Amino acid sequence: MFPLPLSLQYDFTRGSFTPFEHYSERRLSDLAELFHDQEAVRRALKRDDPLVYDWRAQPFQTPESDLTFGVTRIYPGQVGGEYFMTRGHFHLQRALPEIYFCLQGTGMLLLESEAGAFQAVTWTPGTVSHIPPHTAHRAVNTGDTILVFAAVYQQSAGHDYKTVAQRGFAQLVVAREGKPVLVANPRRGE
Ligand code: PAN
Ligand code: ZN
Repeated sequence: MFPLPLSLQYDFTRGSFTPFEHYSERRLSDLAELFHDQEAVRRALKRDDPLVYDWRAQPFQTPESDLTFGVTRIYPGQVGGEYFMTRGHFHLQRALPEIYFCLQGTGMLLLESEAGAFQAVTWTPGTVSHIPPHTAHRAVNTGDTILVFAAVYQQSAGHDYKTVAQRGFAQLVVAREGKPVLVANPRRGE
């Protein structure tokens, strides 16, 4: 028999599960350079350092596989009109895909290929999205409640955060009259 656990229990009210091997948090100060309006980031950080998102992960390790279940919770919030979002990454092993499953809240999934083909998918509870190989991915909370989504991926896929940190995504998700709109990322034009 493979090592336990073979199953875990998800709690729909809390948006969390047990048992889990990994837990991480990202605060605004950890993500500061991702947001377009750096002056707004500095002003916000003078007041406090809010939790932007946290996530849990449980790898199901066997001698031949490492399929992993994770759940991320993005808190509602904005900096300089830009919604709270995950850091976003390519997989180090570019050929490995992933499934994201929106459980709670409303948001957007940003996808971008290495060649710069960009797509944004609107999320409501129940939306399941495939992240194809060679595709950077970032989730954005566009609502005023917590956004919770599950992820299924191979642990060995790894994370390449550097590429996204350098160039961002082709479009930003910003609030205009209380609604999310996509605008071209000015950093790309620099
Ligand atoms: C997810 C993400 C998780 C946090 O498990 O790692 O949502 O987002 P960042 O890693 O971009 O900070 C995943 O996509 N794993 O591959
Ligand atoms: Zn991923």
